Amino acid sequence: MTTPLIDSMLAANQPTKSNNNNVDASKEEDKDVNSVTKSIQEVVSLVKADKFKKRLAEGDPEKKHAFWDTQPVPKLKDEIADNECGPIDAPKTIADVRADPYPLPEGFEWCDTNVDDEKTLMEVYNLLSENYVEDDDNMFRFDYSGNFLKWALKPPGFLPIWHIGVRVTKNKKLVGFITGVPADMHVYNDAIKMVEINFLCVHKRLRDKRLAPVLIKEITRRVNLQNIWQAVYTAGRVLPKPIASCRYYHRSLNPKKLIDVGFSHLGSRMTIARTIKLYKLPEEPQCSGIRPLEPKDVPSACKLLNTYLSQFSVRQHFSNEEFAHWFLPREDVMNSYVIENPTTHEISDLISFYTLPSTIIGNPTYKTLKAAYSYYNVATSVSFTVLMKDALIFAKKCSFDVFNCLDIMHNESILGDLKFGKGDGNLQYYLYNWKCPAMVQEKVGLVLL
Ligand code: MYA
Repeated sequence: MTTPLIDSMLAANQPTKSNNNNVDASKEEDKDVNSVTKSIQEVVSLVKADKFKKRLAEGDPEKKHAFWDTQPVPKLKDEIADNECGPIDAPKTIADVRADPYPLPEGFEWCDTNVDDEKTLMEVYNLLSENYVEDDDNMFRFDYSGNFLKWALKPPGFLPIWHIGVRVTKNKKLVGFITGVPADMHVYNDAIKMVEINFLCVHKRLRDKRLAPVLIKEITRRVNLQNIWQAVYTAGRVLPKPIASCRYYHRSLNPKKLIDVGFSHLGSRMTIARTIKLYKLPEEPQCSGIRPLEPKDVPSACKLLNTYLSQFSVRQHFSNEEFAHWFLPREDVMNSYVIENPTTHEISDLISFYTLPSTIIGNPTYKTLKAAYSYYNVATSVSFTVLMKDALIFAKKCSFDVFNCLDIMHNESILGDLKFGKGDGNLQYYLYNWKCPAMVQEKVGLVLL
């Protein structure tokens, strides 16, 4: 959403008719147009920077962080200039890395969690489904499926030692978890081998006992032992210091259920019948030739995606092998569709979304909210809005209740037309041991699961 000020300035920025008989005048006009464009861009970025600061303000810059203040991350109040990009810690070698695991409090022990072992996978599933991320009102909790976890944790180059568990020594109950997977990242002009950290979880009964810092230090040690010194992660909380602050948007697909379970509310002067009509979608996708991604499409679709992503300030670079892993359709995990150019057989468009249900906490009628999360989407042969409408149609056909996306990449441009509503939570992006200027959310070209 832009402010009225920007709306009126943008309206002033319509292309002006040039006068071919008066070259100098047209040059002058160009100059004027350029300076108006420039000042609009300045205002837009100032407003966005302001929005970013407001979101950051949710984190108190004066707050002491007993753990994070000891880590190579910028302080909340640090402003980093373009020419300051780089590691925060002095360079180290593997020889500098502690050889032994960090000690856990008495009564707990480290374990590797092999997600190919069905029993261990169920233990991880149970820990997360009962203790992982909830919304602010504790109404919904992520319910990552076993197949999703296997997919998320085993991309090309994964290391089982980066799937770290903590058990109670006495009864071997799994009570803590953290994971890392490798990724080739680009941050502004730097290409950096990193890990993506995810699924940090401590059992509800063991909260606030400083177990999380030990899990983070242990995974850092194990990653450093592979000569990797940077990481990327996201969190709902404001910690020192986000590189971007993004917002979730939601598109109702099954409005009645969403209202029944308290996920959304009936608008003023709306009835259920009118709401259902408002969100109705065509039965079938509208883009001609759109179909599920197949193995033969991988090189072309991967190239399309990497080219598209190169415009963003933080992004992952995918090899063909990684692309195949992350994007080929998997039932109840990943949906991807492409449009193939009939003449060149190159892939011109890509849509993808992953399946992440949430448990509806304490609802007697409904147990699960089936949510599709927008992954990566590229439109070149049709408009982005038309393409994303097909994503909604596919999601509806697969019985999802809601389609979620972040306001990153070009997503903001489709939210209004496709009837997305603004969510109430932010998602912050972080880098570990890498400083760079913060960026507006449209410059984020990365989706973490
Ligand atoms: S984000 C998802 C996080 N998980 C959840 O939200 C699930 C539900 N919550 C829990 O399980 C617990 O509340 C957790 C904290 C485990 C989150 N990221 O042990 P404590 C800091 C980073 O007493 P607990 C995801 O998975 C907190 O500020 N730090 O607290 C990405 C405080 O530090 P300080 C967090 O509530 C994870 C300290 O922990 C987070 O029992 C990326 C308190 O510890 C958080 N989400 O447990 C991890 N929440 O005093 C970083 C709290 O300083 C990776 N804290 O403020 C860094 C890179 C590592 C690899 C580097 C390789 C080079």
